[in-house]
Amino acid sequence: MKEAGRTYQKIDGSHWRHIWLVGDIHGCLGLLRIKLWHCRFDTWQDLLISVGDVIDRGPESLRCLQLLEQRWVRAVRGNHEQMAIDALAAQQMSLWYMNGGDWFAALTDKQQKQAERALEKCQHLPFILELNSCTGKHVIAHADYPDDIYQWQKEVDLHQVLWSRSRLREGQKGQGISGADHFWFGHTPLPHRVNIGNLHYIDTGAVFGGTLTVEQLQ
Ligand SMILES: [Mn+2]
Repeated sequence: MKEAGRTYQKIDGSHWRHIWLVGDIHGCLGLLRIKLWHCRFDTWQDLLISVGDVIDRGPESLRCLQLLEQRWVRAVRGNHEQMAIDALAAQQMSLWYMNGGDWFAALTDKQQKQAERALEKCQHLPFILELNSCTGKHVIAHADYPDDIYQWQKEVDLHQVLWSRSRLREGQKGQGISGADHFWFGHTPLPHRVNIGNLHYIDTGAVFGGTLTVEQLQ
């Protein structure tokens, strides 16, 4: 996998009042708005972190993509952002369109230009975020951290970071990961949040009629 951005990025939580982590948004901007209102989210003091997959399938992908440009939002890349980047780079749209990216084809020319500009910025999204907050050391990635021990800048398989579901398949037989207090993932729609040791899976299928999970990390 081509890696344009940096793989790892660190966030020092002391710069913000509250820090919230949101599951796979997939264009569901309305649900996000309601959640942020309930959290009394303040864009001047608080930070929102996304586990990736802000676009595709849902109703407002372009506006969710533009959220990533806000100074109060950070994100790791999801497989859907990667699919979009790869589709535009190769001008091979069919795989992305079949996987919920067809909203792009329905945009006006002007909106397509806006989406392309926003997706160019997605090339700088990290694969792995390390957040040091008052609740401990949190590692955030879209699907998995494919190693038993987390280490800053360790080389890991980036395809698995975006796509792997193997730990969830192993279920409670699986082990946690050492090297940080908590690990947070999205990617696999679940009826409710699942915890396996110190691993937390928070994609609760917002775009499939489920809920959008928002967790407070500080
Ligand atoms: Mn995904």
